[in-house]
Amino acid sequence: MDTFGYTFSFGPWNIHEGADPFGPPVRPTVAFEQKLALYKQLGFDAVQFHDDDAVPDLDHKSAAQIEAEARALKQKLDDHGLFAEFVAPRLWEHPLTVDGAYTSNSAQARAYALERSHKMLDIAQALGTRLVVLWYAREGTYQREAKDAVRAVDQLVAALDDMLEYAPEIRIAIEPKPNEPMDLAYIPTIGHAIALGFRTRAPERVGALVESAHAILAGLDPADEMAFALAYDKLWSVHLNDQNGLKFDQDRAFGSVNLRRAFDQVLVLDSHRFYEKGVIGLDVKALRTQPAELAHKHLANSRETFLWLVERVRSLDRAVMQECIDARDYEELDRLIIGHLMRC
Ligand code: XUL
Ligand code: MN
Repeated sequence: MDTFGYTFSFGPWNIHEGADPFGPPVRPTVAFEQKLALYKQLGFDAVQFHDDDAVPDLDHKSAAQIEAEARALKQKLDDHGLFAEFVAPRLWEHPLTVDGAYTSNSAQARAYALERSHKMLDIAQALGTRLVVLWYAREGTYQREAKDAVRAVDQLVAALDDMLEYAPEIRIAIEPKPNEPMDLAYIPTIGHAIALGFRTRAPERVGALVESAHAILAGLDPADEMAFALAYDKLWSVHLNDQNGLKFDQDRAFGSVNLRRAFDQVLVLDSHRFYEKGVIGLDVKALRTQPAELAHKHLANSRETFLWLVERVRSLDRAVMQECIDARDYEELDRLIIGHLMRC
């Protein structure tokens, strides 16, 4: 299948055991080595990592140990013909970060967050990627009065500055999300992410990652969020997926809930040559009810849907589309897009 110049990635967490807050795992754990072997088979060239996907249990390892393990992993990636797209610090599981990491009221927790971020940056460099992603999982509150939200922004800027200074080659993409696990997050949209970058010591090294489901949870259109970031030349990665309404973050297969909304994302990405700028990341999860032996199909299917939609974008009759726009005939524009998606 023609990939139209696109490269695809996913993270090891996208093949998972199916546990949810109300029930235990329903599928056996797939070993990391087995997951790695699946990448090429499913049509993927790049791996997204949390720091501890790359170096498990890194809180209890020395810098030298971490570097040695990350270098060994880089060799493994090379052997599979894969590369690391980015590394992200998993800052939301440690008991110290229960009230947040960079924005915790506890100085000890904030110090841990920075120390852990340095380890994450070391891993990124050993894996040969210059991109790191920050999803600010617990940087927010359940109760507004619990933290000072102005101070929180200052703390996020200070943490970014610290990372930018520690690793001068690295670029940081902020992945906003409006809620979950927190009730309300401090950096809920791409506008917030980009604004934060402009307050740092190196704004040219701070960009954004748009996740479709996160934009939908913020009540926004993912294609417009991508467009905003593209307009600032800040769209450095994407997490394509889908989401059925305003509930928990579902990470549904791309296009599986709202095909037209998926088409609009591909339209903006392809029209603005994203294939020259970044990798198409798919942050999708298999449904809890999917049997174990089939619990990787969501990845190949999301990729295929993306490529089908690229074909639909490129075969769209732009002249007819322009005629509709010029005539202000929006009903005809609707019909054109729906008919084109349905190949009518
Ligand atoms: C959380 C989420 C994360 C980030 C990486 O909703 O999307 O997996 O993509 O930390
Ligand atoms: Mn994501």
